[in-house]
Amino acid sequence: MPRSLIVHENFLARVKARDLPAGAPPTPGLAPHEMVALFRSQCLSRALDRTSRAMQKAGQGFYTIGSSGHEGMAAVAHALRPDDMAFLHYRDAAFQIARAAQLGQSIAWDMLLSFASSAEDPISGGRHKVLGSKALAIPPQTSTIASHLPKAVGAAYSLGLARRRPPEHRALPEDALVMASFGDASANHSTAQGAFNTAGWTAFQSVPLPILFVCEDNGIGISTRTPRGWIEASFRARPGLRYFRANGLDMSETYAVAAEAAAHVRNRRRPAFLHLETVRLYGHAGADLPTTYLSREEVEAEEANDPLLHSVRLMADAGALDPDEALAIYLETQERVDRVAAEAVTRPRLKSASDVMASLIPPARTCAPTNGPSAEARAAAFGSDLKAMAEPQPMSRLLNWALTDLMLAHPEIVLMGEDVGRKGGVYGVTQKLQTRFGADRVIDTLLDEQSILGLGIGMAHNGFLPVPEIQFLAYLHNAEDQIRGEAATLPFFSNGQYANPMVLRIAGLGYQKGFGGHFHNDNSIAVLRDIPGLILACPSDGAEAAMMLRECVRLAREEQRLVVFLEPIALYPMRDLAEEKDGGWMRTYPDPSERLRFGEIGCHGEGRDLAIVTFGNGMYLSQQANFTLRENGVAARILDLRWLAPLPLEAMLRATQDCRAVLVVDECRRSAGGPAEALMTALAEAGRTRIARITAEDSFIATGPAYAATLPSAAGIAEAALALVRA
Ligand SMILES: Cc1ncc(C[n+]2csc(CCOP(=O)(O)OP(=O)(O)O)c2C)c(N)n1
Ligand SMILES: [Mg+2]
Repeated sequence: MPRSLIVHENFLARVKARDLPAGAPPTPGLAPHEMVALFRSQCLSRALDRTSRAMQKAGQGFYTIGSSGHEGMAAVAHALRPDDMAFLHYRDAAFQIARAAQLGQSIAWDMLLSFASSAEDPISGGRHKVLGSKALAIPPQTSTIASHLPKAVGAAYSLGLARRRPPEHRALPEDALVMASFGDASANHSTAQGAFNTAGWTAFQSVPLPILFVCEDNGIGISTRTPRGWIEASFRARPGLRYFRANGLDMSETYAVAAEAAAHVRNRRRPAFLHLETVRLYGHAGADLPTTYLSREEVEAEEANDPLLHSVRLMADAGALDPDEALAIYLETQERVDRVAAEAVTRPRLKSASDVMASLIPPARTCAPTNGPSAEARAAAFGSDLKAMAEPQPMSRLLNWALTDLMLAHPEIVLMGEDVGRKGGVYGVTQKLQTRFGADRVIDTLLDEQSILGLGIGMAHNGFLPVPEIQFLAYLHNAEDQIRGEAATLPFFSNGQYANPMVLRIAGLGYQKGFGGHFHNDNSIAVLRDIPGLILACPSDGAEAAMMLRECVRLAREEQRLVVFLEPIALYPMRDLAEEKDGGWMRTYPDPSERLRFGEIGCHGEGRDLAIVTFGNGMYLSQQANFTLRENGVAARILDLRWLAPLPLEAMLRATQDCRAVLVVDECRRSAGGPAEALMTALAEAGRTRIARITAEDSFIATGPAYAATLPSAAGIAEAALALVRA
């Protein structure tokens, strides 16, 4: 017999027999009608779990991870306000139901549509069985445990800043708090640990951080036991984090402690950790059989502690509800859910690829028009830099000015990263910005990439436009899931209702002569190229960098896009092109109104003998190679892709159509997902035959004199070009 049926029959038999589990008398706090309302939410959660299993059996439902044993979360919801943003553990159906009840809504229909993967599912549009509701301030969460905690910290941080500088698209009221829940095993994940540490680190400095962490401790993660006492031992005394503990089987105690914890968070604007002891009924998920790794006695001991049985006892003790009436509510809820489910499974589902893909790209939003900063504001911000604007400058300086103008124009832009503030960045790109805009818009974060990206994502949940920085491309990788799993997927499985607009600046690529090795010179962007919906931009000169950055900010701000702006480090300080002191790679600052449109490629020269298709450092090297080509009578044009994801393939094909040959120059590794692979494929598919590519070796980059030995060089490009043209 399945455990879900055993638990069900236990409930019926024990309530009938008045054989209720022992426990403390009700903790004062909940009125009798509130207890009954919470019990109704608990029953609905339980019924949905059972129905989801029946639906799966019938081939009408597709995922059954459940909430049974965790119904105490209804009381946590009741202790919060419905506009406190909640980033929920997957076992929190009862929380969502109780929150809906606070607003007088029943959410069974919506949740059953999600179970049925119906296209009418209001949260994911049929893409996932997931908790979530825009109206209930519950953003849906991915299946990656703990990955929602960094952004929950970010959203909590945003509340303080929004008080001082309310952004146009602010989503959370001033006195809201943020709640994030997770399991006991998940609490050990380095992503979770990073978030607790960041919350503590922030609160330790008396910076407001109203976040309530809720650890639902059922003592196990799938089959692996959490050492007894571990959660309390490791969270009881963390700096900056106040610890609360409650018996999650007892709705009255849970409510009382959660209310106390919430008051601490809300009133003192400080983080708290609510340790809620629960049980897990029915095993981990659908096909998991707990009896394969737990003894029958252990499983039965948990089942004997069914929180619904405790609720029946508590309500009887409080005189709120007679057990027979409780039983009637339980049965009638199950019957109603089955009825509603029978209807939900008839609703239309997603069918085609385009149905599924419709929400990969979030919808545009309306933004208040801006005329840009006034002359006075610019004069005040730029100071003596204004004079220097008439002169050609290297890229790092032009980017700094572009950021300044963008921050003047859009007060919701916030920069965050390691050393971006006081130091102004490793390469000076963010110099003076903290002085110009204050420490709360140019945030020196702690050293944790997941927290930096989480801060950005969370702040965007409250209307800010984050421009986080990752110091070097190689250091994106330990936080990559925040972009790949979190930011990029959210519009997809929230049907476009939630998005993560941001412009993530990353210093990267190779060719630094005097500095670093394979970490500071990382030429692999494969990891950014295969993320659906992500825009990857890479400028090659300073003026274009400024104009592209403006377009990236527009894409994030108005179209809610997730944009990565990859800045070629070696070109930051580049001044000369052909020879020393020629100043051939410096540019003057383009007027703030000038932008380069997304997908528009650049073209240098008009030659027809050869088109060189490249980007970033390749653009610089190809122009150097072009001197040799000209000496050899070859008329080339050099195309700058600028946008590396999605690649502007159509534009590339059009721009090379009248050329006799095409050489792709790609500074990424030859067989590791560099743009050359897609470009060569597109050229071949278009029937072009005179094509060749030059790429980096499949190697890491060395430091010292061999720093460029594995990368394309100007001489190598010239040689390959001549060979191709003369072939
Ligand atoms: C990063 C990551 N690793 C592994 C998994 C697979 N997984 C899903 S739930 C889970 C156990 C979580 O246990 P716990 O946090 O205690 O939550 P519970 O299911 O007990 O409520 C694991 C290992 C995952 N979803 N994400
Ligand atoms: Mg657990």
